[in-house]
Amino acid sequence: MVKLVLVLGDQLSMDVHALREADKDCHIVVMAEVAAEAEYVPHHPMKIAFLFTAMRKFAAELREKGWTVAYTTLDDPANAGSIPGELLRRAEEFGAAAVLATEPGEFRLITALQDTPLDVTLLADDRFLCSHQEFEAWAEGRKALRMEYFYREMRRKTGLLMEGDKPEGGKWNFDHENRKPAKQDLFRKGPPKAQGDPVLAEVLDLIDARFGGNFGALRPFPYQTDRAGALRALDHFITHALPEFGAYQDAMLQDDPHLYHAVISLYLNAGLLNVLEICKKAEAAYHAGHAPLNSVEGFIRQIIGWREFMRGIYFLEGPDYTRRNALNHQRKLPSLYWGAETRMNCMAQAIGQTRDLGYAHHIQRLMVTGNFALLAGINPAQVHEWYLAVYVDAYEWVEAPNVVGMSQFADGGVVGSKPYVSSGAYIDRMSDYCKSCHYKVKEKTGETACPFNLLYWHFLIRHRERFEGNPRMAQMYRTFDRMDEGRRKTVLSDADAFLDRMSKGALV
Ligand code: FAD
Ligand code: DLZ
Ligand code: SF4
Repeated sequence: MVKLVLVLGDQLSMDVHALREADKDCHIVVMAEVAAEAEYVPHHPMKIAFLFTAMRKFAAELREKGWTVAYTTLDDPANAGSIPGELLRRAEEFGAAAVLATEPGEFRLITALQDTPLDVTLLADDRFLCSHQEFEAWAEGRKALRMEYFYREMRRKTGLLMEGDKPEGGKWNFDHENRKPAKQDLFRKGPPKAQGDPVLAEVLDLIDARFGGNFGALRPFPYQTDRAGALRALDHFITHALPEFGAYQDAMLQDDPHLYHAVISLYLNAGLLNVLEICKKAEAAYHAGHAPLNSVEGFIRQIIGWREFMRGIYFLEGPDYTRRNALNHQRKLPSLYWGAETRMNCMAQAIGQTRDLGYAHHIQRLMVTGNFALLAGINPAQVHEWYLAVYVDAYEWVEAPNVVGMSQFADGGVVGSKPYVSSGAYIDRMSDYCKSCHYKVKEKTGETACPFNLLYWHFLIRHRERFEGNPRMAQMYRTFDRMDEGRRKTVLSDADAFLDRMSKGALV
């Protein structure tokens, strides 16, 4: 009896669980480009182009390895428009009733698969180090879930950077050596350039025609679209950027979107790279004396610590997580997030490169666009949808805990113990953005005061009751209270005026 095996667009690994369990002789692989996935948020055109090209190439590799693949392109007139629809259509076509699938990374799609009238077996996605059960067991009985302790478990489990049961170098975390601002350097190597090919060319034309109106550029298309290319990008990073990764991890520079970042999340999340091969290459670079411990430890922590921790939180917290709004923020996402002109240079830079590349690095996402949305009281569900749409690496399991939890504090403190908010001083310290900004980062009130300065106090005062008792925030309230009364009033009324102008669509 013929059976189907489903491979989703972000499951492009030869050893993904469902393929491991399937049998070439009786399973038909189903892959489908479908409107439902391409349109549930207005994805960046590069994100759809990357996935469709990678899917088509992966299907070709599967065929070369002897699999029968039923692949549906977006423009196929028979396309049923959704993953369950395509499964039903293929089941009828091949006389199959059973489907083997690897658990999707989003509750929406998990439910949709469970609701199909077919006999669907969902297998755990074991491309991750930590299973749902392991995370639940780790979380059980803890008052607060903190990434740092989870990360140590993952170091022990993998043996990465361990000397017996002790961490390499005597410490788990070398972040105090990191966080340096960077200088412009014309010779810094960015990620390797994409090579054009006929599959990519055909997909780019399709995406241009169907999604050309979405926010985001499509050409020049900068990304790799198969495993060989993803491995090239990884090796390029290890050779050229990993040694400086730690020191400049939090730095931001005008017109330098990548600095020393890896730009591999899109490949890793889609299945073209795997967690352990990445971390082992980084670890080997440390042992070979090519990269220092602060960089390698910091990099490995992002992958086996933050990434796995975020996935654990998403599945632990459940399907309502994306609707949380602990701070009751209701302001509409301003049009500047979709590319409308802004005088805030940091926002223009972060959003401009997001438009051009579908990429911004962590600190831009957290301390520029995320920080601004939080300070301005934007509705977190709208912020979540924006991040899910505009980044080429965005899937709900990783995006939602980063946005709803880490960045917007909308989960009330599940991911972080305090909100990530800062005034303009932080952005000024970590970037060169403020030098060419319309606003003055040193000004605290008035028409040209940096909006981050005004909104910072506005946020703290709006949420005084909730945060004043937090020992890590008490100092900020004392600073505010020491200002003279007139100044306190002016800061808050200037902030109100700014928010009002922004909400009315004025240029801010
Ligand atoms: P590098 O800085 O070089 O880091 C190396 C790798 O570590 C990344 O490729 C990524 O796999 C992993 N990593 C680092 N930080 C995190 C993190 N906080 N959570 C999960 N993985 C991490 N990452 C996504 O993959 N998809 C998202 O949709 C996403 N949305 C985010 C939204 C916000 C508001 C914030 C603050 C962070 C978000 N991140 C997301 C995490 C992080 O910003 C990206 O993983 C990173 O910028 C990807 O670029 P890179 O490969 O150059 O990463
Ligand atoms: C993101 C995405 C897009 C844009 N299109 C498809 C698609 O056409 N077919 C497919 O199988 N997967 C696609 N994906 C990835 C899914 O949305 C992803 O599997 C879920 O969000 C779970 O992570
Ligand atoms: Fe951003 Fe303020 Fe600096 Fe302008 S002055 S770049 S708005 S932090």
